[in-house]
Amino acid sequence: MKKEWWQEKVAYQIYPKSFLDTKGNGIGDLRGIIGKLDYLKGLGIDIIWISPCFLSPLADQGYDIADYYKIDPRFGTNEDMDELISEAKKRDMYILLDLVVNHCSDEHEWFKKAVADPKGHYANYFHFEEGVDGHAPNNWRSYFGGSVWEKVEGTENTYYLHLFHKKQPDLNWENPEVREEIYKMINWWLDKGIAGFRIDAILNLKKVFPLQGYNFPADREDGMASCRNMIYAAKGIGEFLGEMRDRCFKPHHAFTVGEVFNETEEQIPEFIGENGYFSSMFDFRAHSSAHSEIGWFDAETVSPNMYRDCCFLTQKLVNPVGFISTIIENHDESRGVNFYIPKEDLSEKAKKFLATMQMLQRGLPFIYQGQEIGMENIVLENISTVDDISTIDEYALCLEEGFSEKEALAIVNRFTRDNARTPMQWSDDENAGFTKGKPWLPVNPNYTRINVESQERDEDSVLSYYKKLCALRKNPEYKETIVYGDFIPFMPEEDRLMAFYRKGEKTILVLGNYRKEEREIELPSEVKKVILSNAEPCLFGKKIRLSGYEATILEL
Ligand code: TEU
Repeated sequence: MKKEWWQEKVAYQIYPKSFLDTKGNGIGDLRGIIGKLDYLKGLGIDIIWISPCFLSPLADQGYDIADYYKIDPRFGTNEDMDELISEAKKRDMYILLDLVVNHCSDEHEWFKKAVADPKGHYANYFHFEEGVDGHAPNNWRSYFGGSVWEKVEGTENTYYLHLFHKKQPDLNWENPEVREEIYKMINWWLDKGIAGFRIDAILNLKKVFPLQGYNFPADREDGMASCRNMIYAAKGIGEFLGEMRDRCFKPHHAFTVGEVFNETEEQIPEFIGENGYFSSMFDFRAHSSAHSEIGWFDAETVSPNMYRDCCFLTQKLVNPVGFISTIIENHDESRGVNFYIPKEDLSEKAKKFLATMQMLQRGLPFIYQGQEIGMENIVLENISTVDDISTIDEYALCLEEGFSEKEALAIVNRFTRDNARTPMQWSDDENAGFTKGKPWLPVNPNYTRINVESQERDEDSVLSYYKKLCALRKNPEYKETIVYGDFIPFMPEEDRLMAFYRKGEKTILVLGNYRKEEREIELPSEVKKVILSNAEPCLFGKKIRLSGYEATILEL
């Protein structure tokens, strides 16, 4: 496999609205990011993905873009972005922006022009369809609930397609003019010196035709199922993705990471193999295994064995052909420590355990803001404080299903995307040091206990442990093995043990005791060195006694 500049790096996702507010409007901004570049550098970060910060009504918190060329004034100015790019460069850091091109905002000028003249030129930038027998063109349900169709204002029977919210009309990728516009925009940003993109909701680009009357069987029409079914049914997305790669990413040597869900085994080489459409893609397997076809309220959380098996399967499928990007959480998920560690076991040690499991797999690790200090889910007090359209939809769905308001709140609390979007906890000052104004989302009250400032002072903190993991990845002695070495499961059938070798120039064994009870493990050979541990490893002879949630990295 070809080596690439980005493989040895560590990446970090910033959700700008919740990162750091320097203006006092309760919303994070680009100057806040500039001010924290040294903090990130100190953590060991090289690549920073910034979730959308472009002009937007923020109906989906920026994933609804009204002008791809303009920074939203709430986040700053285009000059701030230029400065961010150049300040990052000075520190040998790389900026990734978020490429949201399945849809734009209904406040984008293309859509405004389309609606003004539904038979005109710009209507073909979107999917405008006539209704069938007085109904919407088909029965699909959007990712966020309700029909994917919304009537075009002022028309009798014309609808536009939105796989996400009605304020996010889908762009018509079949129209070459749309593609040209998008490539122009991508190249404009790449020419400014960004290193690449995280690519949003990308598999949705290709639709099945004809859209009219393409109904899914009624028993599969709930929840997200229809949009997913559409992805499976649509053929030929490769033409778009290949064109975009050749016209934009390749000439710029850009790094791209695709938001790809539920890929088939055959698609992996196509997506991220040599000459794949993307440089890498996220590993959502563990997260997706908790999904339910009919909505989050029905979903199971992920058990320790499930988490391990999902990671191991991805490693097995991806490593021969490409380089995965590992995550335990992002802005759409609940916090990884709440999702992958049973509630009764949550502790700093367990958080470090999970960090080790992610960072030692083969792949490019993405740390989501706050993950490095072990930020946790928030307890929702009231649905009125929620600012996530998908949660609001799920809540309504729960009420429709007959749950009480209290039950519905508890149900959506498990998965609400706001869990990950509460403001970054910088210190134990008011509002966790995130803003001097009123934060747009409530700060998690645990900020007095969990915050950057106190953890920076504590050598044993979760933050200090993340720093060690990042440093280990760059340590000349182990880098080759940790970045490029083979991934080989160790005792994969053992209940609640997550253990694997990394084999390259060296042989490393990563042992994770995924439970509270201690256990003894027979080691395959002599231990040369304990490289890192979240505990005091107890080695005797060719055995090790692992304490609860111990994660120990050994050189054999
Ligand atoms: O998410 C795409 C996506 O498939 C989501 O519906 C995901 O399954 C869901 O959010 C899980 O709760 C991307 C972005 O990451 C998300 O924030 C946006 O809302 C969405 O695209 C639309 O742009």
